[in-house]
Amino acid sequence: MRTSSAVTVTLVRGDITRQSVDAVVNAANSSLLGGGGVDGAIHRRGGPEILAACRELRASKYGKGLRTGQAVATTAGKLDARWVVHTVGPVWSSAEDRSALLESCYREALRVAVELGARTIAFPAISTGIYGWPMDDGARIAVRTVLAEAAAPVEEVRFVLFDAHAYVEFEEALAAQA
Ligand code: AR6
Repeated sequence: MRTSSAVTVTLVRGDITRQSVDAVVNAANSSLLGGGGVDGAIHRRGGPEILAACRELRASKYGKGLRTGQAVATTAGKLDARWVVHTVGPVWSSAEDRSALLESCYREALRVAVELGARTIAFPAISTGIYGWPMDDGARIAVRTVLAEAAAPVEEVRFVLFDAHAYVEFEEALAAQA
């Protein structure tokens, strides 16, 4: 655990769809219409209301999709949360530094959560699955950005890590910030 001003950062090993928080962040893709990984799990457990809300966003403001690094909120459907904040991480590239886009995901998701009045927010390790980002670097970016950007009324930022490797990398990233 790490406290920065009024915000506590916690690490949990588990499934993000089982969390009881105000806002759950989804590692989505720009179509907003679902996929595998966290995205698939959120839509499966959250039910069709989330997809319906995403389709409405596609029909209104996001006709061309949500751009990488941006974030937008919908209902959380049947999840034990009030909102899902969808963000689109960058695909890892060894040829190009896309870190600013990954930082933007955490910053924009927090900004949307703050606007909604969320006090607790759960993040997955964005881009570190299907999008191939190395876990150690993804963890460093996540922890650094959240500690710098989290603001009231957010009180707790919870990173929900799916496996032991992710958990250890986030632990190390958090310790390095201490
Ligand atoms: N709870 C917490 N973490 C999870 C869960 C879960 N239920 N499931 C997977 N992870 P990914 P990305 C971890 O692939 O890399 C989708 O198809 C996983 O082990 O979900 O940003 C989207 O539609 C990994 O560490 O997201 C996009 O097309 C981390 O969550 C694309 O995948 C992120 O893995 C996005 O890829």
